[in-house]
Amino acid sequence: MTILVETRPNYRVITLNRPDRLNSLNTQMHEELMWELDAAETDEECRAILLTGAGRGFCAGQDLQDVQVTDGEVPDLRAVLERYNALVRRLRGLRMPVVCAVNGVAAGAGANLAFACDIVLAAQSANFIQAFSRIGLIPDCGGTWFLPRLAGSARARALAILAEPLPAERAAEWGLIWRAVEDDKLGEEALSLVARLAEGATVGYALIKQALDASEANSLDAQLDLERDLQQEAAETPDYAEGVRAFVEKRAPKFTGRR
Ligand code: T3D
Repeated sequence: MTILVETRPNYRVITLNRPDRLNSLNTQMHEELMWELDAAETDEECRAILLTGAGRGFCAGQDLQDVQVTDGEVPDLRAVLERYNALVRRLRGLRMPVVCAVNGVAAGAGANLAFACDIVLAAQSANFIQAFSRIGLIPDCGGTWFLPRLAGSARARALAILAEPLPAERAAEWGLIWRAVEDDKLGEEALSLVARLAEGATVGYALIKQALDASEANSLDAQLDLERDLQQEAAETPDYAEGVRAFVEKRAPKFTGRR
């Protein structure tokens, strides 16, 4: 199996599992990862996901030993890229929060897969590398969209063109990730975060994801209208009533995550 899954009562831990190749993605891994994300989405009990990697790396992007480069033949990467695009769309569109625990190097599409997740923690020793230009490519897997939005244009350009390793702490300072944590605390912190999210107002989280993604292309006017409509949806969930009741009664809310 290229993907390991641990199913906890209300969340899943999905681990990229090709450690000898720094969890780089081949066709089988793409298929298995997509299958697991679909399975989590359709499991009503599942309310959060933790994505991480086995071994010393998080993900080194495309498995370069799996690509065919033949002299005199024009390569066609479009089918490969469609698989990455489908993964990014799936992660962004999931009806639950996805925490990413970057346990080691995240290179190429591996870095951008992490940026597609909702909350990214990284081990202090981890690096993010837009490795693409080292092999004559451009950042894909959403890289040219995420980088300028997260880090600003100047940093995005330098990261993409220079392909230098960006240490986790600097990635956090620059706003590319949520937090860098001590290496030996990463697992514990990531599990505690995903467990907390799995008890939260799941529908509200999904609507937050939707609103923030839409804001990237919306005017303030359009975004205000969207907020009005999504807030109405949130207010129609039992979790809104429970949240207000719990506040008034000065107790912790017990959210169901249901509509
Ligand atoms: O088809 C297409 O190309 C289109 C799709 C594009 C999407 C992309 O993601 S393009 C970018 C692809 N990724 C890269 O270019 C990164 C390649 N890897 C590296 O530059 C380095 O491995 C790292 C900087 C990530 C880590 O360096 P280091 O020194 O810590 O480890 P290492 O020794 O290079 O790697 C350890 C092993 O993993 C090694 O195998 P070995 O020699 O022990 O048998 C290495 O070959 C393997 N490995 C690492 N990355 C990949 C890989 N094997 C296949 N594909 C990889 N991407």
